[in-house]
Amino acid sequence: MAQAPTLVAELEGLVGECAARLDQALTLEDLESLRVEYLGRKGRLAGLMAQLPGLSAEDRREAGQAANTVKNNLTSLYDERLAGLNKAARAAALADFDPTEPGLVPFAGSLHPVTLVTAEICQAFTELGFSVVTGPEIETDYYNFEALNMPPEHPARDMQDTLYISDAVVLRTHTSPLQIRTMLSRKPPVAIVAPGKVYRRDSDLTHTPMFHQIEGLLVDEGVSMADLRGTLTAFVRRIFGPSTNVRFRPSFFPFTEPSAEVDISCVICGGKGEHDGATCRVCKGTGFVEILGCGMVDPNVFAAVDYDAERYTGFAFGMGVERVAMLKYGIGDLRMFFENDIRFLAQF
Ligand code: 2NM
Repeated sequence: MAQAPTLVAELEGLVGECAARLDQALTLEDLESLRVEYLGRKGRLAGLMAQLPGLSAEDRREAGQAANTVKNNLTSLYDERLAGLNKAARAAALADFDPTEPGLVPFAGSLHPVTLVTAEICQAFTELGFSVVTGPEIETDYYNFEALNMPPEHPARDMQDTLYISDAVVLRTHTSPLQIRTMLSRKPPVAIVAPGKVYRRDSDLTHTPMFHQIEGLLVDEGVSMADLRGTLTAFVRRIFGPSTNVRFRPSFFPFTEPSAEVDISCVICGGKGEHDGATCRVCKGTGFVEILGCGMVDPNVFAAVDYDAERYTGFAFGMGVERVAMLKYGIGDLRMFFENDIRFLAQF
């Protein structure tokens, strides 16, 4: 039969022995195998406690109490060592941490070149005294065509170009409806630019069914084509640099008379027509590239918004934002704007 004093001595011996072993444990793995060895279900403590049932009732009580105390002592020795090892691990990690190292830079995204160029164009005009107006992309036939001197059967309404929602409702084909809405709600003087998405039934290498336009309008007493030329010259020099020149070519738009197309001296070859010893690929050797359309507002448009065409004159202009961005950044392919390749978009 087992004897209580021997068992108690053996139990108490575990504490000193385990304490010495714990001091040697340098890793969490060492520590875990000691826990299993001493406190585990088949460990040393459990092995000794298995002898308890063989003792007399009195001895069993004494040895049982000793076993409990030993179990508590072993557990707190283990907890202490665990805390010590964790603390040492944190200290080691902090010793390797250099707070003067730059942090990881999170991916931040960037503005789309169309967004950037739209903002830049609007800013150039707000600095000249224009305000920015926006409005619906779905328009009525009246605002998109009729009020702009394009009566029914006008060739510019051709089904080839316009995306119809219904007979009288269209996706706007230009932002000119915003000029009409502005003139209907304000009296002259008016100086606005209207940026936004426009839609046309057209899709090939150089046309997309949706693109971005900025149109402008200035109406007051005594506004002349010289004001138009001065305003647009100041604008293109802001966007393309101070040595940029402009040239006006006669053109036609239903809503302006006279009308003109504006070329700027080629941004690639500087107007020389050649670049790196070859014919310039951007202006095809002409030294000029087309940038916008413009003209003096047709009196029929003023009549539609109830402006007195005897008292007021005005100029208007319109340009494609993608086209301006292509010229400004030397982008050769319109489709780049719509493919959303981050490697392209992040360059601006
Ligand atoms: C262009 C070219 C020429 C234009 C005219 C008007 C309005 F409403 F005043 F009549 N808005 N926009 C205009 C004139 C637009 O884009 C190439």
